[in-house]
Amino acid sequence: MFYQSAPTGPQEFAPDFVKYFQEKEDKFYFHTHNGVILCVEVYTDYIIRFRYASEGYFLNDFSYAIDEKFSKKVEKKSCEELEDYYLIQTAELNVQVEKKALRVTIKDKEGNILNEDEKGFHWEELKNHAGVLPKMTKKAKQAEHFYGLGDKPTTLNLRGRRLQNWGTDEYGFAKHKDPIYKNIPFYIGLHHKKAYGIFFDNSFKTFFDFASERKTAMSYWAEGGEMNYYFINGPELNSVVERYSELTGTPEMPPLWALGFHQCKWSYYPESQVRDICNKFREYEIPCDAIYLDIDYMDGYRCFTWSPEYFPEPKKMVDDLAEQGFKTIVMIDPGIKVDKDYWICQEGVENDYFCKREDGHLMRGKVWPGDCYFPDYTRPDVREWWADLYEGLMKDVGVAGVWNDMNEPALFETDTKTFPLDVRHDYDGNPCSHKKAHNIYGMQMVRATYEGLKKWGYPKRPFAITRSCYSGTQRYSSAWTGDNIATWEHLWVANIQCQRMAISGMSFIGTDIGGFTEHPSSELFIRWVQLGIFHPFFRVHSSGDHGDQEPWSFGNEAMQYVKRFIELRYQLLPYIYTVFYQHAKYGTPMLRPISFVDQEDPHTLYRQDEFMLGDSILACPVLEPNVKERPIYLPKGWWYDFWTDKPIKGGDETVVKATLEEPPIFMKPGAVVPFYPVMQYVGEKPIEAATLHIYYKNGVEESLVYEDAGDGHAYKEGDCVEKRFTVEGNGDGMTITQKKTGPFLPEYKVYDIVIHAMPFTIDPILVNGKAIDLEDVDILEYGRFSF
Ligand code: MIG
Repeated sequence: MFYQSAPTGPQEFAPDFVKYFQEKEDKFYFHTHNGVILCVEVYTDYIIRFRYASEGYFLNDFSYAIDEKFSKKVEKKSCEELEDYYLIQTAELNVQVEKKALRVTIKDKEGNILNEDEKGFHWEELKNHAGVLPKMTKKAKQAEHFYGLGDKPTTLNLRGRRLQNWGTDEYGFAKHKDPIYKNIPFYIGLHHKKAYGIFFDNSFKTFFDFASERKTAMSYWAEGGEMNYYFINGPELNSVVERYSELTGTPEMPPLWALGFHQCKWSYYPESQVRDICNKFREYEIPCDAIYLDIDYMDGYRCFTWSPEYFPEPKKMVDDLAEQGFKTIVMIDPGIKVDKDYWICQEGVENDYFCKREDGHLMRGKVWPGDCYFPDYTRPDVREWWADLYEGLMKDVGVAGVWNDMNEPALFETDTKTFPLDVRHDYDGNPCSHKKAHNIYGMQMVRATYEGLKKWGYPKRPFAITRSCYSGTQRYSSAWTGDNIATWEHLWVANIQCQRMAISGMSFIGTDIGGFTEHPSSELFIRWVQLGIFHPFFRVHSSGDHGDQEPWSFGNEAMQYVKRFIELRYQLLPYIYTVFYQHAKYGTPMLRPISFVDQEDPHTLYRQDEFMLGDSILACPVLEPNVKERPIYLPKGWWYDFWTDKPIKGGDETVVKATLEEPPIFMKPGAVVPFYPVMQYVGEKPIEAATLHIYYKNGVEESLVYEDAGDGHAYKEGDCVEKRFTVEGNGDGMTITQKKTGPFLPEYKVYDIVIHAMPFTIDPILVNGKAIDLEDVDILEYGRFSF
């Protein structure tokens, strides 16, 4: 045998050669002569975990990302020793671990290489503190494409970029700025038409180099902790995300109203202004479900207090707004004002709930209230305390949701904008410094918030929003993309960020519509709303120090456009709710780049403007002023123009109409898309009929419609309904069938059915086998008709 010790640079070290192999407690261990251990753990036939101990021991195995509900499901698992490598087999994968340098190659059952170590695992010693800098270098295949990584405001396809995760408050961030708020160390690789995912579950500052330094290699590394990653097989892009979501979790169903329109500003105050804004929505008949109070509702920025001057009677106001159909959502920040007369500060100090510096002093930092202390949300008892602080807001006042801001955590007046790195955290019994806890701090804050909202808002469903995230945050919260700018470039960024978040496991995402800083033109505002109606979280927000940003702030003509598209959002609610359900149940991303529709078509791999919301609707925003048409690439096959029902063939770039009246929206043949009537808010009035928009297809297509009470928890006990529609057309006839599972009965009893793009004359129409009178059927232009 030829042994080679392999330090790869003056300070870099690497595993040398396998000395022995062990199978223990369900895991495979490979020990090298120079003391490195690789632990391979088969989680499922398609998820395999790789963990490396450079110094011969593993740290305590703990992760905030992995869903408690996840359980291993392995159909087949074996490991055998061959001459140069060990071969681990599952039902889907073959994993080779080379004896030399522990290099890993992962293949599918047909022998295609999916992922392959180049240098493989190696590390640097961190001289100034214990621990190592663990690194992984893999081969970047020719024409390999990379996606994922959270909120990066850069091209969707990440090949050629080096990026990092270190949550940062980036007010008015520029395109390409990195890092910004979120930390999602998960990416997807795609080559030779097959996709896989890598989730590097390490909460230190992490780096990803996607063939930027060297064309043939991709690397990831962290400023501490372990090389600990999961390989997730696809081979479909969609299934990579679904399987990643199996591991890191999905949200519960949100209240239906949370998918409606939200109006926000920094800040609406005093109370009279809040009421005024809400009244205007009702007066202009622009649907809206939620109104926001930013930091100025508090008394001196003290969390869980109300300004006696601006909001003397919060319960009365919140109740009155609720009467009008408005849900009130309030801001809560992590910084607790240092003030010995403030009960939360007292409780925190007395019970030792706040973060401390390494030598035992309380961590003190400036944010809005001035000097603040910061709860250590990485302690279960602190999270419980925090959750219980919501009793007053939720139970007594009747607030419906909470947004958690500044939880990167963000600080003023420091160069690093965050805590000093020596700050200590409990990390659920794994004490550590801020280096390790920084990227999960915001996640643990919103987790505690979510628990509080769930407990004190019960039986209503909780609704939280967070600015900072780590992988897994989707279990607790929705998110917004932070302080963007009112520019056309940022509309492009908004579109990319939401798609990227969705394919990174966090679908419940939206942007500050219109832009947070600066003021949009009316045209930009309209275009942004036209994009926003397709984002799961649909909210206008602005910094408020420039012109107003309400739907009526841009003149009557602009308001009519905005109103019309918000109305379309409300019509689409049952569809979007169904898409959310598919996300919650299967982890399917709600927003999908078109590479997810056809990954075998190389044209889709660089496209980033066009995207799908769910299975049936494809949208493409208009990202420039004065545009009446724009180029678009539709995936291969046929599509229908939403506005005209004209069929259009995909597979080529084409120029389509893109006016302010009719921006590009396309429907999939065979789709059954449910619409509700326009409502001013969810639950405004009984729904008498839902409309099913059915798109003719030559062939067979299935669609799902999911419904439940839209709030409360009964759906978890089965009080819901799945309606599976099959559309089958054959050139001179079409059959539509509905199969229902589940007992839930929506309040309406009637469907209005609109059939689009029928290519044949309609005669007869059979309903449950019986012909109906054609006199009752409206034949419309463009070959559509309804009855
Ligand atoms: O330093 O609460 O991203 O949405 O309006 C700014 C005031 C603090 C930043 C958030 C923004 C919010 C603002 N906050």
